[in-house]
Amino acid sequence: ASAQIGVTGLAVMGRNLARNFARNGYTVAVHNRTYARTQELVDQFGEEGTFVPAASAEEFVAALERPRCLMVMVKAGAPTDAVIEEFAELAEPGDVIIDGGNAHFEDTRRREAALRERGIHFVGTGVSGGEEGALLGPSIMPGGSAESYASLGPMLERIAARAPDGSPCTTHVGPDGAGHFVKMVHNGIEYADMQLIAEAYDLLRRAAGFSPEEIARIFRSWNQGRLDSYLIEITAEVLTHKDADTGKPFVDIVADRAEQKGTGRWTVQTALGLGLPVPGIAEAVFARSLSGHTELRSAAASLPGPGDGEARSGAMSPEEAARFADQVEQSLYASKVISYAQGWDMIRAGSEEYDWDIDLSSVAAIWRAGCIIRAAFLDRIRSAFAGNPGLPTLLADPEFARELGEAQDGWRATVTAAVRHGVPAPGMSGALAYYDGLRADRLPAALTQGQRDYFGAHTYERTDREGTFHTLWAGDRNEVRPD
Ligand code: NBP
Repeated sequence: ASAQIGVTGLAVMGRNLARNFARNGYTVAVHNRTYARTQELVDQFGEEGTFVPAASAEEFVAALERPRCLMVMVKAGAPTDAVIEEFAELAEPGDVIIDGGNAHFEDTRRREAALRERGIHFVGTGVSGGEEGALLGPSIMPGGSAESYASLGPMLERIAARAPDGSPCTTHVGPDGAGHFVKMVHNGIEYADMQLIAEAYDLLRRAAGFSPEEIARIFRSWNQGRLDSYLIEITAEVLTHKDADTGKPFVDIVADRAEQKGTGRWTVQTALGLGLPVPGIAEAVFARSLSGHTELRSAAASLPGPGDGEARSGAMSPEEAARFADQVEQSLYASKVISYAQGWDMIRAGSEEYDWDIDLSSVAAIWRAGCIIRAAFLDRIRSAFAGNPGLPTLLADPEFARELGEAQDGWRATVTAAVRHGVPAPGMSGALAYYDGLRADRLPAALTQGQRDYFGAHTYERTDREGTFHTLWAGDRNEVRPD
């Protein structure tokens, strides 16, 4: 036994993680159901480090130093269950089995509880950054016992991405499903951020008449400021790309139906269960869904919009268009702050619900590099929660609150323009509604309560007195106290 870590499942993710461990000086046992992949890894990348290829599960387990750290990187769902069970049979108490796939956190909780009974540590970990991140440094979000982190953590810290201040983008997120929960919310935020960027593009193109290349230039300039992020950077790249066959902008030849693998949907389903409003993430999931409903779209395609063609493009003078681009930047930034605030609300709610004790600032810290939502901005979220761990919402942070206030004129102008031009901006307008909803002195929820009491005797509370009340709507309309 000479390997400090083992990786089973050597498709793109597993192979690149194994190489990353090896390049960092670890001896890595490698295994795959189909041996050809194991052989291929050793043939192609053998010189990068020390690999111990294992032809069977028994050989794989025997190659690992104790306590064994064994990482499973196979297809999520039933294959993951099958592989975990296979290795749990061969493992011994104290060993650590890690699932680095995209598991639902409830599955991770179930698996962790079952393995804990057998004395085996189970670590469900989020890994973000795709193929390239896995090789060069991902953001890693491990859950599980503190004891498992003691043996595994130092290795993860070596292979993880580095934040600008040099610290590794991984931390012990919390017990059982905490790591996969946080990864799920990361993906939910990613959906929201991508939707907001898509809306900004759509508005700049259809309301202001900018070309994809001009929009790429605008995005590049935004990337120098507070919106500096990986997603903005790749958006500019995609917008400058030309299709080789037709010479047209790439963005114009791609079918406009956005797909999804399910983590955004999980986030929204979980938020509904927790009773938490995350409209930024929900609107993004629904916008992707709407784009894919071709039958609904073609049935509605001839519905009238505001004015006709000329109102949409070329209607703004260059000065107006430039001013509009600034307003869109403000709207994008403010809406992004709102979406991230909702993401952190969700992490807090999950942490309370499942007793995970997640450090909200450290989650921001490990997303500063390696993952898809990496951005300069995350360091500000980190310091907001580090300075005030009890911050009830990111919007209450004085810095973010000030920025939202400053952005609101541009934000409102952008949403107004979207409505006027008939360009859908559910993310930006929903974010603004959330902002206005939270800051409202009085909400029409009071009227909703009245209606509920009218038709269902659901009762209400009063602003001026303690207790539960009901009005006898069908009778003399006197107010009574049901209890
Ligand atoms: P895939 O999700 O495509 O899975 C392929 C691997 O699963 C192969 O090693 C395959 O073995 C193995 N496998 C299957 Br399928 N069924 C198996 C079974 N019953 N028993 C044993 N092995 C089985 O690989 P991936 O794209 O590298 O992703 C791995 C995990 O990482 C997934 O959970 C994914 O959701 C997650 N993830 C992926 C990304 C990404 O960017 N791709 C990012 C973050 C997380 P074989 O070679 O014998 O067929």
